[in-house]
Amino acid sequence: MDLYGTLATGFRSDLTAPWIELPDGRTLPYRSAEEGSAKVAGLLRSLGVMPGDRVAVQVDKTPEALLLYLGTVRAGAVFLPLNPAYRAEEVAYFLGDAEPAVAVGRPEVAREFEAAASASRVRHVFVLGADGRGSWAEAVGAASPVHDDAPVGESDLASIVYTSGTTGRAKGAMLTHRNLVSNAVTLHTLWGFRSGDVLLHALPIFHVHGLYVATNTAMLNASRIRFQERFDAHEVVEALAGSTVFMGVPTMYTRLLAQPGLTRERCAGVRLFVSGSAPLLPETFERFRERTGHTILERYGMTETGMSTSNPWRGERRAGTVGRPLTGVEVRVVGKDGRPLLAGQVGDVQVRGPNVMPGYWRRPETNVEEFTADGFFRTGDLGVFDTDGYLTLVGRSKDLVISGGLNVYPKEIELLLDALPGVVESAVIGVAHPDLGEGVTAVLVLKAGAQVREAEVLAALRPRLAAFKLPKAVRLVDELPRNAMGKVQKHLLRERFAGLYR
Ligand code: MLC
Ligand code: AMP
Repeated sequence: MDLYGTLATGFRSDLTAPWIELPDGRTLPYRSAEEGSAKVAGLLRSLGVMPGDRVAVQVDKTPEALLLYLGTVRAGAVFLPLNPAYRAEEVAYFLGDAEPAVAVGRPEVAREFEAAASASRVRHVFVLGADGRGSWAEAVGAASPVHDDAPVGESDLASIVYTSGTTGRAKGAMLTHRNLVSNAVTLHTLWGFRSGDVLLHALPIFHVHGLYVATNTAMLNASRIRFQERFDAHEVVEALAGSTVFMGVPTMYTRLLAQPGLTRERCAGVRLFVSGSAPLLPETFERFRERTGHTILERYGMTETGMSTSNPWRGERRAGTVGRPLTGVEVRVVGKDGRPLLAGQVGDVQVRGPNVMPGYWRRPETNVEEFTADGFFRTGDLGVFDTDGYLTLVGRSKDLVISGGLNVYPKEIELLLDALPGVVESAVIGVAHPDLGEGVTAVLVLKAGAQVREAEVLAALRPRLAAFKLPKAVRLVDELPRNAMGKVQKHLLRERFAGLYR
C-alpha cells in the first residue's frame, strides 16, 4: 500500500483524535493532517507537479512542515527534506542535483534560497512562515483540497534524503513507498505501539530518525505527538510526564542525565525510550537505567536502509549492542572475501530487505559499487554478531564522523581546509567528545613559516558550511601519518588526540 494510505489506516476512523500537541498546549486533531495534506496535494497538483517530481523543503520544525511531507507523498511526488542549518552553497548543490519542481524555504534566508532555487531552474519557490509574496501558507490557503491520492506503486519514490554514504559527495538516498511502509509497520509491531501511546517528539524532522521512524510509527498508531520545536533537555524532562514513548540520539540521553529533574517519578508513565543514529555508550545505558529504572532500547539504521536491527521491546536489551535483524530484514557480517562470517568474527555489515533503498539518485556507478551482486547494501559499518544473534557495531570502514547524531563527511571539510592560504594539507577526524559522541577535529599541516590561527580557520569555513560541521578544535602537526600506500592513517591521529575533549 502507499505510504499515506498506510499511515491513515491508523487515524481515519477518528479524525477528532489529537495529532500534534504544541508546547503552548494548542492541539491539532488528525483532521488537520487529513485536510491539510489534501490541500497541499491540491496545490501541488494545480502547480503541475507530477508523480515522481521532487519537492525540496528547508524549513523549521512546525506542523505545516509535516503537512508538506504528507501532502507531497499524497500527490505522488517525492519529499526532499533539508537541514535548515545548511548554507546557501550547500543548498545550491542539493537543488542542482535533485532538480525539484517546487522548493520551500525559510523567511530568514528567503533571498539566498530563491537565488539557489532559480539557479537550479526550480519552477516554483515558496517561503514557509511569512506572509506576502511567495508565501506557502497563502498558496495552500487558496488551494482546493484533493482527497483522491495519486496512484503509486510500492517501488515508486516517496522521498529522497541526502547523505554522504561511504564515499564521495552527498548523494540522494531514494526511499520508496515500500521502504517507508515496511519500516513503519515493522517497528510499530516490534516496539509494541498500543492505544493511548503518546510520542514525545524532540528530534529534527529533516532526517530519517525524526521524520520516518518517529513520526510514521506514531501516526500509524494514531498517537498524539507532543511536538517540541527543538531539543531542550529541561523541557523534555518536563514533558516526560504525560508521554509514553521518547526517541532520541545518544547526545540527548547524556544531556537528559545532566538534568536533576530526571527521576524515576518523572519517567513513571513512559514505557519506551529508544536510542539510535550513533553509538550509545554502555555507561549512558547503565546510568539511565539506574536513574530512571528504564532500559533504553537501542536500534541501528541508516538513511539508505531505514532501520535494520533493534533490541527487543519484550526481551533482553543488551548494552552496547544494536539488537537483532528486524523481521523480514537480512543482516550479515562478511569478511574481506565477501563471505559471511561466524558469530564472534568482526566484518562488514551488509543489509538486504524491503527497508533498503533501490539506490542513490542519478548515481548508477555508485549503486553498482554499494550493492553486492546478490543485492545486499554495503553499510560501511563494521560489526560482529554474538551467538544469540545480537549485533554489536565496532567501527566504520567509511570515513565519517557522527557528531550529536549528525553525519559529517571529512572530505567535504578537508577540501575547504586544503584550499586555505598557508595550509599544505589536512585531515578531519572524529575524537571522543563527552556531549556529541564525536567532535569534528581538524588537523593541519602548514607551509614552512606560515601562521594560521584556529579562529581564522573557523571564520573561513563558517559561511560555507552548516555550523554543526565546523571543527570543534583545530590542531597543527608537522606531517600527517601515512601508510606504505600513502594513505593517511587517521586512526593514529585519533589516538594522538584522544584526550582532546576530556
Ligand atoms: C548543533 N550543533 C552541533 C550539533 N547540533 N554541533 C555539532 N554536532 C551537532 N549535532 C551546534 C550548532 O551549530 C550551534 O553552533 C550550537 O551547536 C548550538 O546549536 P543548537 O541548535 O542549540 O544545538 P542543539 O539544539 O543543542 O543540538 C544538539 C542536538 C542536535 C544533539 C540536539 O544536533 C540534534 O537534534 N541531533 C539529532 C540529529 C538527528 O536527528 N540525527 C538522525 C539522523 S538519521 P554555533 O556555532 O552556531 O553556536 C540517522 C539514521 C538513524 O542517523 O539510524 O537514525
Ligand atoms: P545516516 O547516514 O545519518 O543515516 O547515519 C547512518 C549511520 O549512523 C550508520 O551507518 C551507523 O554508522 C550510525 N548509526 C546509526 N545507528 C547507530 C547505533 N545504534 N549505533 C552506532 N551507530 C549507529
